[in-house]
Amino acid sequence: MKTVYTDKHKLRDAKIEIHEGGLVAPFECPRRAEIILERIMETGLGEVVAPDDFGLDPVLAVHDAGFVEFLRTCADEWAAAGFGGEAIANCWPTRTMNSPHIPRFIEGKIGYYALACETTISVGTYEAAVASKDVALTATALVMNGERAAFGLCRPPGHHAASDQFGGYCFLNNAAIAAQYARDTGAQRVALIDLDFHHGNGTQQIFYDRDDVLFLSIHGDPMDAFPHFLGHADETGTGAGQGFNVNYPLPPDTPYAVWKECLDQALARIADYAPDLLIVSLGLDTYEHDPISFFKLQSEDYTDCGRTLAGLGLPTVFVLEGGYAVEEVGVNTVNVLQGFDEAA
Ligand code: OKP
Ligand code: ZN
Repeated sequence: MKTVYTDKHKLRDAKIEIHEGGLVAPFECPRRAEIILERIMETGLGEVVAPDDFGLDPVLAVHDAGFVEFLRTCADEWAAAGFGGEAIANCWPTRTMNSPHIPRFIEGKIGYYALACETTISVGTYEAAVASKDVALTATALVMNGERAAFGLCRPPGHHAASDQFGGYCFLNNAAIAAQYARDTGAQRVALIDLDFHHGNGTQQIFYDRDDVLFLSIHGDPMDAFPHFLGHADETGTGAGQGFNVNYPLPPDTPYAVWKECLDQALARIADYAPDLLIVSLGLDTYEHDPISFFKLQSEDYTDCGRTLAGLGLPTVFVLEGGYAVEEVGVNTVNVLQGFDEAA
């Protein structure tokens, strides 16, 4: 299959992340994308193409305009306030401070738009996030125009980004933007399965009250893992969306055999839904040696996962999310895509 890639991802190159009581180099780093691209070249997976510019309309179809403007201006406003380093939230409108007013000053504004504090907004972050959504949209357009499948090598990732919140290394929700774009260009129903180790809280939130996008996610139980406050099995959708949100939270040390049972259940639900398009939020942090996650998938399991996904027989867009065992992320990613191509 074709891969969509641009080196503009390198504009997202933050220097710090808050992790386990200290500052560390961010797990979500430019090298991840380079290693995946190298593995694609080395295996001859398929052509690598540059993204087209889709502008902001597809972004504003799922994200709040004030939020997008905040992302665009945040790093500059931070510097203009006289603050050094990278923009980072240190205060939030928490459960007891729920007012509709959005602070004017950047220190409050970033807290309003943040859902976690590990992720900074560095110079270039917005431009990289914009390029990343164009990667997802270009891959989606390829499939809407007849390709069996395509891979959007997105960086930064997107699935934690909600309609008006960033965090968990995510700024714009690439998969959600892609799903909405598919709806707006002829797909009646879209299924979006999130295979990243972490629950796709942003994607869930964006489509929670809708039945035209079915969202399913297999992830570390939020009782034990980030994003901690969403991703429970009892979150099944609301209004028209009731029954169109499906979560499979799993405990520490889950092996592939157990994970695969959830995948099979999820694929049965997708087949029943009969969508025009499948979007896969492809995270590789389910890997046994991932530094921040707790599942036990092995490299060869990713090939089986790809084959299994192909069995649905649906036009399929893969969008990269997480995966932080940097040396192995190329092999694991391409194993999914090769497994899919073999079985497609
Ligand atoms: C982004 B994506 C681990 C803390 C993790 C943030 C994780 C963001 C994951 N102790 N904090 O879903 O891969
Ligand atoms: Zn993740």
